[in-house]
Amino acid sequence: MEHIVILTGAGISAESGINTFRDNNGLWENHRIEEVATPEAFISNPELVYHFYNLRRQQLHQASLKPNAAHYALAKLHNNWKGKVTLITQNVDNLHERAGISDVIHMHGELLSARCTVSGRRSEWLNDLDRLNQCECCQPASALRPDIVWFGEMPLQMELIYDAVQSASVFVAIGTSGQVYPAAGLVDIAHQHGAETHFINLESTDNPAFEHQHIGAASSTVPKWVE
Ligand code: BJW
Repeated sequence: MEHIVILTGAGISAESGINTFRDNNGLWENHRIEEVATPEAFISNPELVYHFYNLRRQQLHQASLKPNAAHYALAKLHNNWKGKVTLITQNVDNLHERAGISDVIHMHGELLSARCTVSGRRSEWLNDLDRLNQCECCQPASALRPDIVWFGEMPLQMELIYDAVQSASVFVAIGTSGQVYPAAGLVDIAHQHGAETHFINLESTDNPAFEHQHIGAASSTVPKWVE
């Protein structure tokens, strides 16, 4: 049975209107992503970190924000392919789900989820989050944090991800710069285990583990690749 493993990054959601991390100088309100997406930033300046994620959560609720042709093409592949398809995303948006995929692996967490800082229990989070929001799982109640994997923290579901990548017949990375590990190293594992490897991006890569490159905007290259 052919097993297609797909890894998506910020580039797949760019044409839906969500900024990528490392284009536009990689700055958010003059802060580098490494300044706001770390446990240290959350300890030293929680207001800034809550504000950053509240703005991004609000963006997800904007009516104009919709999945694009690339999300829909992957959903069609996922739901119609006779073999197995595993979709791993580094993105914290919900555009794959909104395009019709229910079992997305969110290795860097999700914007619409909060996590208890003590027990780790997750809860759905649709509104703004700040210091005043307390969990319902601890006694006394503890603070909630964004359910996001920050630098230095272990990405989620790594065992499942490594199993999938090792058994892949085809591995494709879409719209990701390959600068953040361990996601960036998954292609090496797939390649070593004999998968056919593809890279879909606006710009080419010099990573030799990718055998095939498809250069162009995801909304046109992904539907073409899926066909
Ligand atoms: C298009 C397009 C269009 C545009 N069509 N394409 C040295 C010091 C300190 C730490 C490290 C170190 N060396 C390595 C580390 C580890 C660190 C790391 O990799 N750092 C690097 C920066 C050096 N990694 C970690 O800390 C991770 N944890 C970890 O390693 O734990 C230990 C471990 C040990 C053993 C096994 C497993 C683990 C955690 C990483 C957490 C990443 N978190 C973030 C932020 C949180 C999410 C959020 O706030 O939203 O996740 S960082 C940010 O980068 C975000 C993304 O998911 C991630 C990847 O970015 P992505 O998706 O690739 O986006 P961009 O912007 O980089 O690229 C966009 C691409 O799209 C470009 O290529 C464009 O060309 C393309 N594009 N438009 C097609 N229309």
